[in-house]
Formats: sequence, C-alpha cells, structure tokens
Amino acid sequence: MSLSSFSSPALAWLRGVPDSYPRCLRGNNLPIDVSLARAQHRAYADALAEAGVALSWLPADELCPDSVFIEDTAVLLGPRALATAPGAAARAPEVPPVAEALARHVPLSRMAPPAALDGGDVLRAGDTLFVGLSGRTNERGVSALASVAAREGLAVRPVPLAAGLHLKSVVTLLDPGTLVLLDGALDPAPFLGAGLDLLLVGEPAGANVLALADRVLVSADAPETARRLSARGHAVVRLSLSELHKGDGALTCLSLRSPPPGRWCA
Ligand code: CIR
Repeated sequence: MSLSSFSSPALAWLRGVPDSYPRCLRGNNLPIDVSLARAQHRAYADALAEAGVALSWLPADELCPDSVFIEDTAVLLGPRALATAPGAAARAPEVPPVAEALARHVPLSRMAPPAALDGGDVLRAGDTLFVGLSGRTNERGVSALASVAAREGLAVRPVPLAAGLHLKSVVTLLDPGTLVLLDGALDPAPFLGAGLDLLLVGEPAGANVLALADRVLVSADAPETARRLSARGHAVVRLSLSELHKGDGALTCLSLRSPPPGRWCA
C-alpha cells in the first residue's frame, strides 16, 4: 500500500444545492430546510478551503435534485477520471456536466449501462480500491472500474454490501492505514486482509469521515466518534450536516477530490 504518499486533495469539485433538493432520492420524509442545507454545504466547502484544498464549482441543476452529491458521478484516479453510470436512473442526467468539466482537466473514461456504479461505493486505501456491491453498483460497474484502475496500477476489490446505501455510508478512511467502520455493518475480512486497522464506531453518521492530511472532517451528528478521534490525536473538524443527512448524504459524497500529482487522497 502507498502509505507514504497520502495527501490532502489538491482540488475538490463541488456542486451547489438546488431548490429542488428536498425532492432528492431519500429514505425519509423529514422536512428539509434548503437555506440551511446551503449554509451547511458552504461550511463544508470552507473547511476544505481552510485545509488548503482548491475548489472548483459546478452550478446547481434544478432538474437534478441529488446533484449536490457529486461524488457519485465520477471516480478520480489521479491523472485519469472515470465518469460513472449511476445506479439510480434518475441520477443519470447529473453525469454529463461533471464529465465535461473533468474532461477539460484530465483524460476521461466513461462507463455505460448496464454497468452501474456510484462513486460513493469506491473507497481508496493506498493502491487498492474497495468497491461496494450495493443497490447502486453492480458487477459490470466493478469490472469497468477495474479496467480503468489497472492502467493506474490500482487493484479493485469488491465488497458485498448487505445494507446501507453505499460502501462509504458505513466505512471510510481515517488515515492511510486505518478505516472507520460502522460496527456490524459488514464483514471486515477484506480490509483486515489488506493489512488495514479498523476503528469500529457505533454512530451511523460517524462512519463517514473525510480524512485530509492533517485533519479529519466529522459530522456533528457523531459526537462520540469525534471525541474518540480527538483522543487518538486527530485534529477533528466538526461540521453540521443535518439537512444533507436528510438527503441520505454525508461528508465524502459532497465533493469529488483530486490528489496532487503522484499522491493519493481520500
Ligand atoms: C441518493 O440516494 O443517491 C442521494 N440522495 C444520496 C447520495 C449520497 N451519496 C453518497 O453517499 N456518495
């Protein structure tokens, strides 16, 4: 595993929150305050900028209520990007504007149905991409990603997901050698077999953290996780995400992150 070259992203792509956001795909009917969602999204962007990450914004799209969850539309593999075929048909129109923007910066590969893959199912740890076989990502999607990833020297390991929206809904990178995993959410064998340490957390919102080189972003809905990470010596940045959680989103899905040349990032 490339433990030494973990980095903060050099650049993060974000997409604004549309007025239509409350009509996004979600498993609840809780009222969403769009103004508050925008303020929370802005604070997320500010936290990335304060960590030295350059931001590139795509405009909100009223026809795409889920478009703020930009991570699902592409996988950035250092010098190359793959535009996905999202597993929810309603989200397919989100991809072309993101793909066009990415193609101006990096060589872009494209995935087409019946392959399906959401970026939220792709968890990078060193030179390995763990890919959730979820309700949104199928075997063909994993194969399509694997062939692009192989060109960058990255291995793909499928991880069956019994519950949860995406792999990164339940497990994310804490630091180059450690994952945060929602206790009991899935079989940890693939991660342990890859030599990774696991920190088991009990708070669902605590399983999705966003690790930067010198700090980690944690949802304010996971106070116990934040406390444990602080106690382990991590510089924790707590962010309120209530309105984005109501859309079944979390920290990682709000950006597409590109590492500096020769490095990798979460
Ligand atoms: C969806 O159901 O697709 C969106 N409402 C939430 C997507 C969250 N994305 C992510 O975790 N990567």
